[in-house]
Amino acid sequence: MEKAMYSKEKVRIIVHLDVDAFYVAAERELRKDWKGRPLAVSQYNPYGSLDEVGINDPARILYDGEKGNIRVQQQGRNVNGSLIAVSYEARAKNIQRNDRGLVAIQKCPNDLVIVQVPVSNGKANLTMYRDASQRLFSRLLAHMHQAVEELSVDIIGGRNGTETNNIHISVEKASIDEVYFDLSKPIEQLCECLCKNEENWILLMDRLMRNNGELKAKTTIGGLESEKDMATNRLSKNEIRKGSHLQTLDSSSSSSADVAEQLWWRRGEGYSINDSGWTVQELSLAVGAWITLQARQALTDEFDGVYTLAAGISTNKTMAKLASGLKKPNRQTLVNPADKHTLQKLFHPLPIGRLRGLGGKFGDQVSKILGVQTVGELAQIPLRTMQQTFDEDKALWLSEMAQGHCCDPVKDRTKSKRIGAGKTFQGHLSIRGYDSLRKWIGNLALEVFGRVVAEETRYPKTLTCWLHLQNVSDERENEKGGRNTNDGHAASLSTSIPQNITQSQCTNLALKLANQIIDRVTNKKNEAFSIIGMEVSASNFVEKDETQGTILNAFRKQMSRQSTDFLVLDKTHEPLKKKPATGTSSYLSSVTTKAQCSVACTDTGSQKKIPEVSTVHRAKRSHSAVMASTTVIGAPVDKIDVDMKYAQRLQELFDKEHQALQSIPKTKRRKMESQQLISSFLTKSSG
Ligand code: DCP
Repeated sequence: MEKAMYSKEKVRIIVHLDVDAFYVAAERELRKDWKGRPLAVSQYNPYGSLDEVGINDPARILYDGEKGNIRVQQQGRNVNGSLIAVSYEARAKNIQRNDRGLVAIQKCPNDLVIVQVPVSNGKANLTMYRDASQRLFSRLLAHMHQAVEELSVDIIGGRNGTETNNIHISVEKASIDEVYFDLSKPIEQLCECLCKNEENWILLMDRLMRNNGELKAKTTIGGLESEKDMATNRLSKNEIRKGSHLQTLDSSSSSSADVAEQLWWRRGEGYSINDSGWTVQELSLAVGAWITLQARQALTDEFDGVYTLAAGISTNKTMAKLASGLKKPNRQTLVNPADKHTLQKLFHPLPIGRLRGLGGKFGDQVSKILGVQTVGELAQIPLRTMQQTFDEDKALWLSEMAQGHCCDPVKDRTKSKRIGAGKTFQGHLSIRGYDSLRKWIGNLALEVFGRVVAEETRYPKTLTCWLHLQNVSDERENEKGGRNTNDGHAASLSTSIPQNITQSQCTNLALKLANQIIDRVTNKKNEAFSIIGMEVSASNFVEKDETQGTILNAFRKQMSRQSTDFLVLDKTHEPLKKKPATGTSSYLSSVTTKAQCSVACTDTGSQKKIPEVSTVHRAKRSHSAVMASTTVIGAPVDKIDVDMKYAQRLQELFDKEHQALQSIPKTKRRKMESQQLISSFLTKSSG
């Protein structure tokens, strides 16, 4: 008998997954016999030999307790480097991130393995970890799809089957070892279908409770934990970062499971969702937990147990991330922000630094200004008080966050937002001369360039250089902007880059930015400088599209198509008298207004106020004005001599203008009218 039992309530189900001790796991993928042993990955020794150390080079193994060999200073490598990743077996022996190798060996002399990151170009080579990350996340998505499919086919079969395999699951890579999934759509469809009749409902409940209650045993319900389990909730962000012995490999707790059994899971006995004790949100979260468990287990099995993941299942990104960090490693936590008990027992006692966006300086500031330590105390502060202290957006965000709300979407992105290569130069290694600066900027730019050209489908529009300078007086720092650190001044500058940038252009631009930073910080007085950290990065990625990247490319593409509906930029600079034929106008906006958009929006840093799209529309609307100023004429290709030289010149001017804009301070650029920037460009281009 079909009943309309399911109310179509919109529910978001967001999952955050974090690979446990990621670099350690990637090392174990290479050396399966290290599974189960205390293992740590150490930074390379910047004071020793900077010779190439490949992934499979045995010299990477600095210490193996079973063999008792310590390679102190062997071949210039140093076992006493700082540890950047520590396995949970090593954490149980009190070894923590940032411990020195020799300290770690003292804590666990007989069993520990310390392996050093690979080195190339005089710096850490993280390729093996990046590749592992890419591989893992694409498999994880496949397993998520498979789990959704299994629920739909296994339970609903051919009867009320839904085409779940066509359902899109949004996935956002958050860092090298963290990822968000938005399971809202597949779960909405599944739940709607599964709850349509009693038979499906019983099958679903059976499925969730099957395998001796595996899902119950392997999922912590946030707020229904034992006192012992709650101890990890009280750890500060810093303690979590370093890794704590309270995070144990066996984090299941029977007392927690008993409470959760009584209060959460034992509700599936009614014949339908309407006469069981479940709300639609709770049921959706339980289904999300089931899908997540299947996907995590499948991934771990596929890689022979090398990779395990912690997961958080909730209704938004903030709560999902918080949840995944509660019970590490290899465990998942479900947090229902709609449950008052969860808010009181779990959420409110947390230190505010555990919330996404409040773990750093801003969190410290909030804590100090508002006099709050915990999320519960923050939740007591009226919005009006927050508005008196912080700007409107921040105050609203804080107030929402304190209630466990966040509407930040899972952005469909499986690649990193930026490609960066950086290096620190501590102590006597600091960079003090232009030759050395040139060499290192060259190395970093080379690495960034290599990784950018390997990208098949996207290219960056922005190149950034970041420098950390030492011995800069406080007075000067304050004048010049940037960020004061405990031991110096960190600042960055960015510039736009063309789609088909060459290696030497990339290096030159990075060097130019570095010089500009030094000039600003040292007041152009040719004063001595000392750099202790630098990074070159490419960001602001867009999909590759030959027609949209550059003026020149658009010309080439159009020519190769032998179009009869063609536009060229003409030396006469005559305004266009009549509107071009259909097709031409979109070409126009992709070429000319794209250029203007880049100048007006990207470089003014005003994306927020004038999004690219709206500028395109504006440009389209004021058709004649735009074309007059860009001196475009339209005509069939056979009647016009296509002037590639002119296109080239325009492109060069355009690129030059981009770079010139970078020398204008950002605050000033923001104030400049986009129209002013466009006309400046156009005046030069018509010269
Ligand atoms: N990493 C690094 N330097 C740091 C912090 C991290 O090189 N200062 C690298 C090593 C880590 C990886 O990034 O393995 C992921 O960092 P996480 O903070 O997620 O830590 P882990 O994955 O090692 O451990 P956990 O299980 O606590 O997440």
